[in-house]
Amino acid sequence: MIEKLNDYLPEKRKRHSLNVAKSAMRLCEFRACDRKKAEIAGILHDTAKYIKFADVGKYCKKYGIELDDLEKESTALSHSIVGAYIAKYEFGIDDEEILGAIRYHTTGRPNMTALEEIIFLADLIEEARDYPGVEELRKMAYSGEIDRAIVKSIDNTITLLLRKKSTIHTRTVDARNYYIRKIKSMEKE
Ligand code: DGI
Ligand code: FE
Ligand code: FE
Repeated sequence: MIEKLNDYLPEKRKRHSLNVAKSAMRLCEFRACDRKKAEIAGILHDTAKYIKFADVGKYCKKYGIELDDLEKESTALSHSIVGAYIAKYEFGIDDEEILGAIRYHTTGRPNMTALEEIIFLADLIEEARDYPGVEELRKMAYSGEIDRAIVKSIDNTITLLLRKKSTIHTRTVDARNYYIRKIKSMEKE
């Protein structure tokens, strides 16, 4: 699988993917998920990252992928969706949990599965990531505060998107609302 990844990703992105796999396996300590699945999802999560904008339509036709309007406009949003199909049809992955983790790794979604949560976070805290606030996020995540780390990550992403005058996918906002409410309701208990 790692060998085949060379056909899809340049060295640096391959390193990122292996780092995500490693971080995801570490995060398995805090959620009920399978370390092997976390490793595979990490390795494969960005396989569609280097598909050019002009070629996305071909993949959609070939694999019957339906993208919504915002996803169609941006490879930042479509690479995770398309990646799930590449994992399925080109790497032979049929595990729905792994495919979901790839599909939702960029935006997250409300009520993510354990594996989705872990891949979503691992993508943003793997060891080579370097941006303001990443250390705080790592501390939160690796101490088991998964829900709070998810909210913090989405806050960071939305802040960046606002600064760039980018669109914000509703799934990103829905995910944030869900996890904020989850944290609040757990505090009340
Ligand atoms: O593929 P990676 O660079 O490892 O990381 P990623 O898949 O988490 O994010 C890819 C890009 O997607 C990142 O620059 C931020 C952007 N992004 C995340 N959420 C949204 C988004 N872009 C838009 N337009 N809307 C979103 O909701
Ligand atoms: Fe990605
Ligand atoms: Fe990534």
